[in-house]
Amino acid sequence: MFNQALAGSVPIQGTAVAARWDGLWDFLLGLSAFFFVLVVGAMIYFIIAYRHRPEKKTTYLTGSHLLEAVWIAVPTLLLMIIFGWGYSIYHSMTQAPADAYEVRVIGKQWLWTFQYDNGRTTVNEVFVPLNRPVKFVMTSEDVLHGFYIPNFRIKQDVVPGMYSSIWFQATVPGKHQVFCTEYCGTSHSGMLAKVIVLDDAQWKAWNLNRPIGNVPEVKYSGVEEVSAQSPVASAQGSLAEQGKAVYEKKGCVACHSVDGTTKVGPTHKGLFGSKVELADGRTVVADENYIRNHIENPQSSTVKGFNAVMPTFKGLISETEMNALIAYIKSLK
Ligand code: HEC
Ligand SMILES: [Cu+2]
Repeated sequence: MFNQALAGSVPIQGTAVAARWDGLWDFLLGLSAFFFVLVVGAMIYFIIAYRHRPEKKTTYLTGSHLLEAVWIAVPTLLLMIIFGWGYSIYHSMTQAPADAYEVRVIGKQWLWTFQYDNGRTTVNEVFVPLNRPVKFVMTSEDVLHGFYIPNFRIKQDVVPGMYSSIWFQATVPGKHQVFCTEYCGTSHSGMLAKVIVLDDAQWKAWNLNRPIGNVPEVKYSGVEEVSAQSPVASAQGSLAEQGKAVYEKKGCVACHSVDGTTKVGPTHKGLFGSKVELADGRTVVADENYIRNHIENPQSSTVKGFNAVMPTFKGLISETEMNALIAYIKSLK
C-alpha cells in the first residue's frame, strides 16, 4: 500500500520474496505511523489538558498495574510477530530448493564472474531462467563484496576463503541491476552487473549457444527499454569437465580415486553431500565449504581412518578452478 504511494522510488517486485519483504515493510511502516500518532497525540493532549493552573492540584499517583501489563504485553506481542514474520521470509530466502539451477559467482576488484554447469563463464552478466529456482554459490578472490539485486530484494555477503549462497525465483523477464553494497574500497559501487532473466525460448537458445534476441531492461519503476542483446560466451567443456582437468593437473589423482576404491586418501565418489566421520569424532556434511576448506587447510580436519598427509593447495588453485573442481567432485555420484 505504501509502496504504491511511493511508486517510482521502490524497486519493482521481481520475485515472490520481494512481495513478502514489501508486506513486512508496509507493516513496520504502518505500525510506526500508528505509534507515532498515538504517542505524539497523547503527549500534545496531556500538555494541554494538564497544563499548570493555580486552582488545580495533581492528585497523588501510585501507578497502575493494568497499564504496565498492557505496555509490556502489547509491544512483546508485536515484536514477536515482527520476528516470526521476518524469520520466515529470511528462512525461505536462504534455503534453496534441491532442484535449483546453480551458478557460481566470484567477486573480485572490480567485477563479477559467473560460472555455469555447462562450462560457460560470463563477466558482469548472469543469465538465468524465468520462473525456476536459481541458486548462487558465491565467493571472493580478494576482499568482502556484497551481492545485491534490488528488484529481487535479495542480498548476501561474498566472503574470500569460503562460500555463501543465496537463491531466488525470478518472475519478471529482462535485465535487472546488480549492485555491490560493500562500502570500503574505491570501486565497489562500480561493480555494476546485470541479472538477465530469460524466458523459456531464450533460455533454450542460450544453452544451445544460439542468439537469444533482445532482452528488455527492467528499471526499478518497471519501465522497460529494449536493449541490445548480450554476446554469447564460448564454452570449453562443462564445468565438471574443466574440473576434471584441474583434478588431474594438480595431482589429486595420485591419492584419490573417483571410482570408489580407497588409495592414500578416501575416494571422492559419492563424497558430495555425504556425512563424513572425522578422526576427532565429529561428523560433518561434505558441502562446498567442507571440500574447499579441506583442499586449502587439510590440517584443519582429518577423515577418520586416514593419515593427515594431504598437502595444502592454498594459493595454488584459483577461484574459477576451485569452482570447477568442486563441480567435478559433485558430479562423482
Ligand atoms: C599426497 C596425497 C594427497 C593428494 C595429492 C591429495 N590428497 Fe586429498 N586427501 C589425502 C588424504 C590422506 C586424505 C584423508 C586424510 C585427511 O582428511 O587429511 C585426503 C582428504 C581429502 C578430502 C576430504 C575427503 C573426505 O572423504 O572427506 C578432500 C575433499 C580432498 N582430499 C581433496 C583433494 C583434492 C581436490 C586434491 C587435489 C587438488 C587432493 N585432495 C590431493 C591425500 C591427498
Ligand atoms: Cu565489491
